[in-house]
Amino acid sequence: NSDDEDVFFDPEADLMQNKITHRHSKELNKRIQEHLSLIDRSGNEDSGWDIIAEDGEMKLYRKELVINGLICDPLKAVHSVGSVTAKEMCHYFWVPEVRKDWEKTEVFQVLENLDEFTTINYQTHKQVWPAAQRDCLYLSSMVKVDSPPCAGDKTPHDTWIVCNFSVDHPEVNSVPGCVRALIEVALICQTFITPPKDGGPITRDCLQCDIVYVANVNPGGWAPASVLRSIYKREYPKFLNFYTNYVQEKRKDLEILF
Ligand code: 16C
Repeated sequence: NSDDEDVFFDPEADLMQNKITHRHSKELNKRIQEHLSLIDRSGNEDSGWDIIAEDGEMKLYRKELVINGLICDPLKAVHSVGSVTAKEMCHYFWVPEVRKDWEKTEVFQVLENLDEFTTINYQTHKQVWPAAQRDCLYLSSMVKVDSPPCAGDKTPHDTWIVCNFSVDHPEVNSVPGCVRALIEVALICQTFITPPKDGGPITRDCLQCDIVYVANVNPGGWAPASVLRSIYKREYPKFLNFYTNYVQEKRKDLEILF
């Protein structure tokens, strides 16, 4: 439809460095704006988010939400890790080539490249007994944010986001028996730099990357509530710890990527 094909030209709202010019541009831009409002970490505890897991700097929050009998609890995690930049953190989350290094999906396919930093992906997740196996079909885009909303008293050096959300695609070859889960996920990262006191060069020791990760997943069909809630409470912290360690390891001897 012609609405989808509009090029996004609103200078007021144009926070993005990359020009957005594909059929899902408007929707992508809208979702990015919504996710960015979450950068402000204040009030996590008193705005309806319950903390359900904590491990060092990592905190996982949820809101309980049931839609048509399905558990759709929104999840939000905050984390902060040293030695890497926001761009590095988002890069490995977005690039298809390294997906198997950090995510245990069984099938992973890129169905379309909408632009240099936007793909449409299809993937299947491991089956969890006694529920049916799940797959998801989603757009994934990595964007630099030029004017992020202010969060606290620190000023970030830069802000990047990866935004994933379910879309349709005519060429999807779905794995038989899978139930389609609907996802809306964002990884928002900000680099903070503490320059050396002696005026020396910026090294990895000067870098801190603050992370906000949000996941709204609708399991798409029956799944036992208690199993689902105990699985996500275990799996999201595991993912955040594994993934952030992975990026730190990957970059430690490489040049800093801003
Ligand atoms: O964000 C992550 N990965 C991204 C790139 O692939 C992408 C994918 C997110 C997929 C999220 C889960 C897919 C649906 C699984 C539904 C399973 C139902 C099982 C029934 C069990 C009785 O954005 C990294 C994601 C890492 C975390 C994966 C944890 C998956 C556990 C299942 C969570 C279901 C939450 C349901 C909503 C309350």
